[in-house]
Amino acid sequence: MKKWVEEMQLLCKPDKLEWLDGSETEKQRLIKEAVKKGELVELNQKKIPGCYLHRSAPNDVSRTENLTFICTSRKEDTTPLANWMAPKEAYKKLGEIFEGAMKGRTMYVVPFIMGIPKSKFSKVCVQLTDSVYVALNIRILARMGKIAWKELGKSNNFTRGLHSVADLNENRKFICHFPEDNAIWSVGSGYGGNALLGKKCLALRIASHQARKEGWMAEHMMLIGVESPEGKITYIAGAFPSQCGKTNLAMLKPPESMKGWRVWTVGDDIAWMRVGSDGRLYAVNAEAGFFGVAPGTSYKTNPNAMETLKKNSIFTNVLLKEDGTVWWEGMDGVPSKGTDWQGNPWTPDSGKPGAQPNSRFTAPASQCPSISPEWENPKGVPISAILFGGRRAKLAPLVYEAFNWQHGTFIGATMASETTAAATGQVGIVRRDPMAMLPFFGYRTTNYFRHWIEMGKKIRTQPKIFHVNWFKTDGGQTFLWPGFRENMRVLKWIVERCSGKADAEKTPIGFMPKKGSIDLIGLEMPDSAMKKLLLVDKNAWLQETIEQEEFFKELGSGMPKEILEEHAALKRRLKG
Ligand code: GTP
Ligand code: SPV
Ligand code: MN
Repeated sequence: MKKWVEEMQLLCKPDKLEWLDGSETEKQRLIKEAVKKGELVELNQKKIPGCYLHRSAPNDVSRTENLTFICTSRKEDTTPLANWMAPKEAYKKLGEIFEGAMKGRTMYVVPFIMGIPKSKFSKVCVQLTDSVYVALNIRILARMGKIAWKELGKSNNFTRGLHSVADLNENRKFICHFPEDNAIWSVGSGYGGNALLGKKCLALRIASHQARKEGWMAEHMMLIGVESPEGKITYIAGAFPSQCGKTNLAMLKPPESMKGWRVWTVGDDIAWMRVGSDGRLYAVNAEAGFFGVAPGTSYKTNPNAMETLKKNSIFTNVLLKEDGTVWWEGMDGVPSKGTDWQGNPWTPDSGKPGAQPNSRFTAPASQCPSISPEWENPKGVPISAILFGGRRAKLAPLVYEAFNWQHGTFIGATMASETTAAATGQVGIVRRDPMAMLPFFGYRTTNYFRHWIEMGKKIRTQPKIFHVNWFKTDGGQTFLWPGFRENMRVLKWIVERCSGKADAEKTPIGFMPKKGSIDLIGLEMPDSAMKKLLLVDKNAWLQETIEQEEFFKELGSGMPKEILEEHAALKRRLKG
């Protein structure tokens, strides 16, 4: 450990080295430093105590998938959907950028745990970073400080993370993963998924590689417990791509008309799952906080998130109001003026958004009013259903259920979604995003599908698998489904499918709700809209199967025969 830190110190040449212990005094000191440097702006401590604002560089606001690399010695071990670089080349290239990159700065040694301490679901990471903003975010999103040294003990088994914002130069920005060395090097970005190395880099890319070797799963999934009026809790995991509704579903507050139903939050972004001794699939939240999308979050859409971020939170790239609180598009009430995310004066007539479309809040999970009493259970929670979903204006109905695990794996493997502001690039383009893992595969995708099939064989009580789509439109801009809290109606059908209570009918794509089996009491929902939401357009689906074939070609060799079988079976059912 010490030797590695010394080596990295020699490379990056910081003026100072600081080992963080995670204490409250240390936090206060770091905040002070950050405010002094201008990395954080102190917000109104009376109204939102412990809250700060960070404005990033204007070109450093989302994940840069084009600059993200998996560095395996053999190219074929990396998915053809990601960028690959040989480890030797990557160490050399990034080494040159890291060389002296921390001159005049402090290198913070940030030890933390992903997963649940003292459990099989625990991984220690030590991230070296020259960003105090990054260190303070990790402190919220992971269990940080002394606890990590305790967990590590004498072991040398930890992820080595090296991070520097360096000069934020686009041409010198790289996020490189070395699964074979359990290491991550990231340089040139301070943005969440690029810089908070425990999150996507470790808990998904590196962990998915380890999970395959060790027989478990690391997934881009939210986790909830859905409580029925009888008090029974059904745990559900859900994989939706970035900015497609995981945090909102994880904190859902059911509509008034659905008395007795309740959703408990376990996690909102990353789930680690293992088969328990009883043959069920158990999941934990790999994180300790939420790095949530700000725009669209309001008391109307997500009251639990609004309550969570009232204190001890860091806001990134949102609008600063005159009273020292914050605002973003979609939040209740529009301020008459403020300072926009780039620090410029703003009014509603400015013609520009006040908050960046991928602006975020970082808040401790423990502050969430709906946090599940089980969220830190070292065993995890037993999963009864897995949801896949995305943004699809067309084609995908509101909900359908897979016939079995293998079919469900095929549904996940072929899911698609429109791109969002969470990643740099054009927004609104439909792309395949298997299991919402497209930007996060730590290894070859065809092997990942095989791993899903193999895991299915190990799970005696397999979760049911569903596909949902809250984003179908009427052909224009309007969503057919009201979404947010009303999604509870779909969750209820799913829970009741798990208990054998809800009715379904067989269609070529899977089981679908029988007319009247989705609870619409208290919701104004024209029959015609419901019909559109649950439509299976056979011709459009046949076209879809052709596009799936194209996608399979992109994935290269090694596609499991089970997936190809499911593809052929879908085509047969659609033609029959
Ligand atoms: P990441 O943190 O990027 O992984 O995103 P996420 O999957 O957690 O998505 P999140 O819940 O933050 O939602 C992203 C955006 O979609 C926000 O602007 C939400 O307001 C909006 N959204 C979430 N759920 C729904 C829904 O049911 N219907 C509609 N129309 N919009 C939704
Ligand atoms: C996502 O993009 O899926 C996020 C935010 O959850 S980030 O941490 O940037 O990955
Ligand atoms: Mn995410």
